[in-house]
Amino acid sequence: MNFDTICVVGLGYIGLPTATMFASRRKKVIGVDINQYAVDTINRGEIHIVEPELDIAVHAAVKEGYLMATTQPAPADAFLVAVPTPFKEGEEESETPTPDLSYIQSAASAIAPVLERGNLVILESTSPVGATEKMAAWLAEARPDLTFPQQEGEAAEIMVAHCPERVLPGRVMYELIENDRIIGGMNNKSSSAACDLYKIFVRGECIVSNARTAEMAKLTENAFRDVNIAFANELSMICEEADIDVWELIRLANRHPRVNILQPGVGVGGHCIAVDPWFIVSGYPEKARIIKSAREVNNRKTQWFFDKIQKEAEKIKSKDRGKEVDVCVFGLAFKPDIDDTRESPALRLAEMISGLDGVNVFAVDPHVMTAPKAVSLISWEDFERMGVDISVVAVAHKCFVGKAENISGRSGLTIMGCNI
Ligand code: SAJ
Repeated sequence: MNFDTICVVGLGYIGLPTATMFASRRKKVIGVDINQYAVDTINRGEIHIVEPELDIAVHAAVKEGYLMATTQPAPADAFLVAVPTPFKEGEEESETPTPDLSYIQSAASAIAPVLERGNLVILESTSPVGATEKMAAWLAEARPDLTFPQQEGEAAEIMVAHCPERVLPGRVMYELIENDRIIGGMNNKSSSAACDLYKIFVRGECIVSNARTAEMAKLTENAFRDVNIAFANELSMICEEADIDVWELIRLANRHPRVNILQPGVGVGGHCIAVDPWFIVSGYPEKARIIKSAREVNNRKTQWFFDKIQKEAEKIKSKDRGKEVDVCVFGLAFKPDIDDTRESPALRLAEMISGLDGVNVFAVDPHVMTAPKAVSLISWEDFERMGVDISVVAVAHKCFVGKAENISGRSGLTIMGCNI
C-alpha cells in the first residue's frame, strides 16, 4: 500500500520523532497536538522535548515542508495515535492504579470526522489489552457510514492495528529505525498495510501478530524488566541486613552462564517501567502476583533508601546539637546519562531529604539544568571545594564512574545507591 500523507496524533516523546522519521523519508506529515505551544514550537522548526538528534531532524523536516503541526487532524492515508495513557486521575498512589484511555478516546473523536475509505489507523500508545478494539469501536460509533474490522473482518473499509513503540529514551532516533516492530492488525489487511507503513523508515523486522498480543507484548517487555530490577532491589535490601556487598554478590552470581541479575538502584523511574506493569495488574489482579509484588518492591526501595539517609542525618545531629547537616546527591535524572528527570527516584529522594529538619541538600548532575527550589544544584568543583556530611550516590552517570573515592574523600559518610 502507498502512503503519501500521514497524520500523527500526539507530538510527544514518541509521536514527534515518529512523525519526523516519515517526513525525513519525504512523506507529507500532519502532526497534531492539543498543546498550542508544542504546535507553534514545532512549526518554527524547534522542539519542546529533549531527545538527542531530534532537534536537527525536526528543523530539516519543517524547513523542507514535509512536517507541519496543527491542533486538528486533516484527511490522510494513515493515522498514528501516540497519545499518553496515564493512570486515572487520583489513582496514582492507589493500591492498583488503572489506565486512563480518555486521550485515546479524544484522539479517535478527532480523527473520526476526517476518516475516509481505505484509511489505516494505528494505535502506538502503550495500552492495556483490548484498547485497540475499544478505539475501533469508538471510531465505528462516530462513523456508522464506514465499516471496521470488528464488523466486517477482512472486508472492512477501515484498517486498524496496534504497533507499540519500544524505543529507549536517549536513543529514540536510532532505535526507531533499528528495532524490530510488532505489528498487531485487527485483520490481515491491517497488518499488511501497517508493515508497508513502517517499512518507510524501519530497518528492523516487522513481525506480524494480532492487536491483543501486540498490546500484551509491550506490557510484558516492561514488566519483565521491572520484575528483574525488583529482584536486584530486593537482594540489595537483604544484603544490607546480611552485611554482604550486593554489587560483589551480583558480579559473582553473574559469572554463572545462565544468570544475569540487573543492577539495584534507588528505585525505578521514567514513564514506562514504573507504569506499564500496572496495566497488567489492573486487568488481571488475581493472576498477576509476581508483577504486582515487583512494582511494590521497586516503589518501596526509594523509601527504604531514604530511611537509611534520615537515620544517618539524625545520628550526626544528635552528636553535634544544632548542627545543620549538608547532604549532596549525585545524580537527579531517572537513569544514567540522560537529562530526563520525569518520575525520577533520585529527584524524589533529593526532595524527600530536603524535607528533613536542619538538612541542606545539594545535588551534582551535569546533565540536569534545573532542580526544585529546596535542592541547590552545584558543580563537581563546588562539591570538592566545600565537602559535605553525607554524600548519596543516586545515579551511575558515566562521569561519576571511578570517582567513588573522590566523593568519599570530601564527605563524612558516603551512601551508595548504585554502583560507580
Ligand atoms: N534500572 C535499574 N536497574 C537496572 C536497569 C534499570 O534500577 O539494572 C532503572 C533505571 O535507573 C530507571 C528505570 O529502571 O530508573 C527504567 O530504566 P530503563 O532503562 O530500564 O527503561 P526506560 O524506562 O528508559 O525504557 C523502557 C525500555 N523497555 C525495556 O527495556 C524493556 C524501552 O525499550 C521502552 O520503549 C520504554 O521503556 C517504553 O517507552 O516503554
